[in-house]
Amino acid sequence: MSDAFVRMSLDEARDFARAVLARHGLKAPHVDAVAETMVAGERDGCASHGLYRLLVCVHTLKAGKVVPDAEPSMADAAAALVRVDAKGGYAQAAFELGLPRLVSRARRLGIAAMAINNCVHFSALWPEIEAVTAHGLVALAFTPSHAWVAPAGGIKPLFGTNPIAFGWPRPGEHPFVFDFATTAVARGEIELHRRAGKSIPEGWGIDAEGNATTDAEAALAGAMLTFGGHKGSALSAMVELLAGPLIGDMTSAESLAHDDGAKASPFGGELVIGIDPAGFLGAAAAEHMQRAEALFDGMTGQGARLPSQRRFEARARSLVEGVQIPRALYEDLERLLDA
Ligand code: NDP
Ligand code: PYC
Repeated sequence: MSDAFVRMSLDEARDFARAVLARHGLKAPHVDAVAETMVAGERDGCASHGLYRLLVCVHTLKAGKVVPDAEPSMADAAAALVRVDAKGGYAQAAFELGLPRLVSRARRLGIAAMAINNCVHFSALWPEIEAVTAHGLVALAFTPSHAWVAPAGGIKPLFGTNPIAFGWPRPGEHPFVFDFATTAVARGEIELHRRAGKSIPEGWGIDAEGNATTDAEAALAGAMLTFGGHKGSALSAMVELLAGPLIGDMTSAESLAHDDGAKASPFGGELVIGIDPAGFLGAAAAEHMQRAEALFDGMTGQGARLPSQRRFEARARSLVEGVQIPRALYEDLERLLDA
């Protein structure tokens, strides 16, 4: 390993993350839940949502933009609809509270949805998707963020980076999971380019005047771009609607207004949907789930890789070797223990 990186076991990474979060006032059970999400990101080779997020969380805590000891509460909205009020805390504990009810309702009714309201959201969605597919359910998740992204045809930030995540349980295999921002890349990736002093490819963002830019700082100050032009733009609008007004929560523009210049993590809602394959198919579900395997074989058989394949490979490696993070990041994080 070069001097440019610091290697940590997953246990060391977890203890480190917990210590930083607790040092800055986050309370149980949030400390464990939030640390676990970041360690999972680092473990799976998702640096933009790994330990780097400690910097973001500490900033959010210091800005008073997250309730450090929030106690989420749960209510039924209708037979298939579960609502969890995160009470201004991080989304993780609210998700953990609501998951069992989401699963039991999906099993009973064939499909169920969970709205998490009033949460601070800094994380990737695949940990939640995997938690749902682990129960044999097909999963979808959406959340808006802050208004950083111009709609196709415009140049002013309106949408968030608005991830869409999907999971499909597979017999004896990791689930099929994709989880991506509706922008060319997550904002965290551009922030990492800025930290490293690297330029960004064209197509990720525009400057404040609407000109194409390869300067990370200029794109962060201007507007990010959706992937696939009008298609990503429409999907981004869909995320705003599904995980904003539909569940009585904030759009990305409202989240940014609520932020009031603090530059904290987005605040608002998340929508998680679980579908039981047995809902339509009863006892025949297993046979049809097996048939779906031909689709995955068809993809990999011609040399394509499945989304999340890289991530699961990184996970297998990290479980043995631990993780390595840039020394400069490690030193910035270490300073948080004294700050
Ligand atoms: P990426 O572009 O890195 O990856 C998106 C998905 O595409 C992953 O499932 C990835 O699998 C898959 N993928 C990438 N390359 C290929 C390929 N060549 N063939 C097949 N599949 C591929 O993600 P983003 O930068 O868009 O987003 C990163 C994270 O940021 C997400 O987890 C997202 O949830 C999070 N995010 C969170 C937000 C929030 O508000 N909370 C806002 C925006 C983003 P693999 O991982 O295996 O490479
Ligand atoms: O990387 O775009 C992002 C992001 C927003 C909120 C959490 N991650």
